[in-house]
Amino acid sequence: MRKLLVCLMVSCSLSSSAFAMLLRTYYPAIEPNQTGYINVSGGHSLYWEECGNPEGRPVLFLHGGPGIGVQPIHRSFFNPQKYRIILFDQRGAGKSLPFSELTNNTTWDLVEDIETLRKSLGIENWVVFGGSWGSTLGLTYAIQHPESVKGLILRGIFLCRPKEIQWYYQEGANRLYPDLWERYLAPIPESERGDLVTAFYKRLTSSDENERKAAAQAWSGWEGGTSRLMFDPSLFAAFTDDQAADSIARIECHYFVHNTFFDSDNWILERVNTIRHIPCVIVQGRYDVPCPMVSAWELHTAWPEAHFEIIPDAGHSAAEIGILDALIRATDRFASL
Ligand code: STX
Repeated sequence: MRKLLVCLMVSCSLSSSAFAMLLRTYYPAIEPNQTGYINVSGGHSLYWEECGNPEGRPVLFLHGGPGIGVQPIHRSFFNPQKYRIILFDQRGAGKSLPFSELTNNTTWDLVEDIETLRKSLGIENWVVFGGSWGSTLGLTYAIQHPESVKGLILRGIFLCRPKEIQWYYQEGANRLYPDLWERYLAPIPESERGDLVTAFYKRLTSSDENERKAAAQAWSGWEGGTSRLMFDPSLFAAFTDDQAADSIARIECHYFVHNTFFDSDNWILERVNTIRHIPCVIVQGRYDVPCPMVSAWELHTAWPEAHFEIIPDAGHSAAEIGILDALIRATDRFASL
């Protein structure tokens, strides 16, 4: 009894940072063993990098957006002793060329690029890891090429359905962030606010540089400002950097005005039955504003075999401590698939 009381007292007095020490976090920063460019169809050239153990289990990191690009920190989701870690910038993003290009830039081009990259690296199959748009693309790729996917680790589920786009860019999320919403709306005149995605697309593809820049800042800042449970000035700054904002805003908006190049509104969920044999982990922050939990819940309902983990005190970002902990536990488990 005494022991129990002492235990209780100790655990109650642990500060949240002490609790954080019990959670898993990033592996140490690493440099790539190899980097390169691969020419793909339609005049695009994609930047890729390989890190970790060349003999390890291959894993592919898919970045978000589309249009956000990879960052060095993304290498650190994986044990470098156990994984052969592949990252690449999708068409128009990061260091890929031509930068921010929308021509020949569709979901189906990206799916083809992943296969091109896999074959060029001599990889038979890989674990696919992606959050947000990375989850959309990972699911779509797995549906098209199930034999290439050994496992899926998905976070902040985004099925790219019109209702999800509507929620975040037109009506819904604005109620939670009326302050940042004013900033998002600013470049669009009242008369065009009935269809904001179309109004943004017009400006993001304008030859007037100032108009394009203002729209990109507004669009991308909305995402950078609403992606964590607690506003993070450094994420906001990264997303409103002129260069980053341009590709994020233009490429996302281009995909969303084209319904992600899907020929039906529920393309992924209609096909999820075909990939239920693939080991899968779904990690979802309960207070994810860009990608509300209902989409993850629908995926979990359609795919009951997938391990589903709700993080009770997190938003959308992979860098939030509870989400990061669940992701690292998942990559550790999948290292021996
Ligand atoms: N796109 C959101 C997206 O794909 C609408 C995404 N991926 N990572 C992020 O968002 C954050 C870095 C903002 C968390």
